[in-house]
Order: sequence, then C-alpha cells, then structure tokens
Amino acid sequence: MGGTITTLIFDLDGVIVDTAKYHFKAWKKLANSLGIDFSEEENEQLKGVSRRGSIDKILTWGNLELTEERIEELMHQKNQWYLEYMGNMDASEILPGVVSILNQAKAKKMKIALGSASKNAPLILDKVNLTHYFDAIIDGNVVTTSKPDPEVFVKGAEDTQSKAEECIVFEDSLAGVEAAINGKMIAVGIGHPQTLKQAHLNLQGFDQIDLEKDILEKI
Ligand code: B16
Ligand code: MG
Repeated sequence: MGGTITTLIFDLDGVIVDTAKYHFKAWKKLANSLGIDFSEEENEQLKGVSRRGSIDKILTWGNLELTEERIEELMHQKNQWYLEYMGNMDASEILPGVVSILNQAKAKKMKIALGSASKNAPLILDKVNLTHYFDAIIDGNVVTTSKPDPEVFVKGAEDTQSKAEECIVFEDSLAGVEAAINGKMIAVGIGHPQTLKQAHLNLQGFDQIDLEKDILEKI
C-alpha cells in the first residue's frame, strides 16, 4: 500500500487486553438468565459491538421483545457482572507484545490513539497502567454510532491531527475491521485470519512483532 504511516489506532478489548473473555462470561450469564442459549459463535458477533447493540442482538436471537426500562436494567446488570469479573485486573493482563509495540511507536514518534466501543475503556486503561501512552482516547462514551461505522476511528484520526490514509487500525473484531476499512484506513486483524480475512494484514498478536519489519514494511 505504501504511504507514510503516522498514527496507530488500537482497539481495546481483545487487542490490548483480554477483556473479551469477561464480556463473554457476562453476556452468557445474562442470556441464560433469560432462557436464551449463548455460544462462542454468537459471542463473536458481539465483539466490537456496543452494549446496546449487543443486547438488541441477544433479544432478537431469543425472540424476546422487552420494554425500554427492562432493557436498561439488563444492560446495567450485564455491566455489573462484567465489572465484577474484571475487578482484579492489572498490568499482568496486557496481551503479549503490546507494551513493546507501544514503545516502538513512541520511539518512532508516531501518534497513538484508542478506538474502542467500550464505555469502560478509560477505567481499563487505568487499571493496566497504559493511559499515558495515548495521545487520544475515543471510546463508547464519545461516539454516537457503533462499529462498523468508522466514527470511532475517524475521531481518533481527527484528535491526533492525522489523515485517514496515515492511520493503521488494530482490531480483533469483524465489525471493527469493517469500520477501519469504511474509514479508508489500513486494517490489521488481530486473531483468527479466517474470521478477519477482510483485513489488509493479519497478525496472531503482537508477541515478538517488530513494528517496522512485520507491519510497516508489509502494508
Ligand atoms: P462496554 P472494543 C467492545 O470493546 C467489546 O468488544 C464489546 O464486546 C463490548 O460490548 C463493547 O466494547 C461495549 O463495552 O459494555 O464496556 O461499554 O473491542 O471496541 O474495545
Ligand atoms: Mg475488540
């Protein structure tokens, strides 16, 4: 693809920390409490999707129509369980190679942004002590549309004074990879290459990854 890359935009859940497993546990508990089955495959469709978008999907799968008030209660309940599960989280839960990639980007004077659908993103970054790396934090509290809409990444580019074509987005979700592509950015899929086959480049994770050789020279 070529061009100069100035900015790296990271998704949070499943890219920087493995909170995806806590989201899964909390959604499963909620779905099961409503008599709705919830498997890993269904969970895959919720990755990167907002809290509201996720409950809407679960209720559709279960053929349930509930009042707005009840939906609010359920979202609150899910978040309480989620916060409980990730309550003891600390820097040991940062995924392998993440700190190294952030340091490599800093050494190259690149800008670093967060582009997460999660309203809990600032809390999580704080818990794992990574907040200071980020020039911009765009999360579920500041966006109005969900991935695959590119808003979260477009705002990340704006807040770091970057053009879309100068940005690489790292994403573990289908919706997120689509959002990056919709925003005309370079998408690097983190995780299963088959699930994220639309991405420009796929990586298993950041372990042993050299930013220059394994990413910048390959896109
Ligand atoms: P919250 P990401 C997303 O974060 C998660 O992938 C998704 O599973 C979750 O439902 C969403 O955040 C909202 O999270 O309930 O904490 O606001 O992957 O975009 O960093
Ligand atoms: Mg994610």
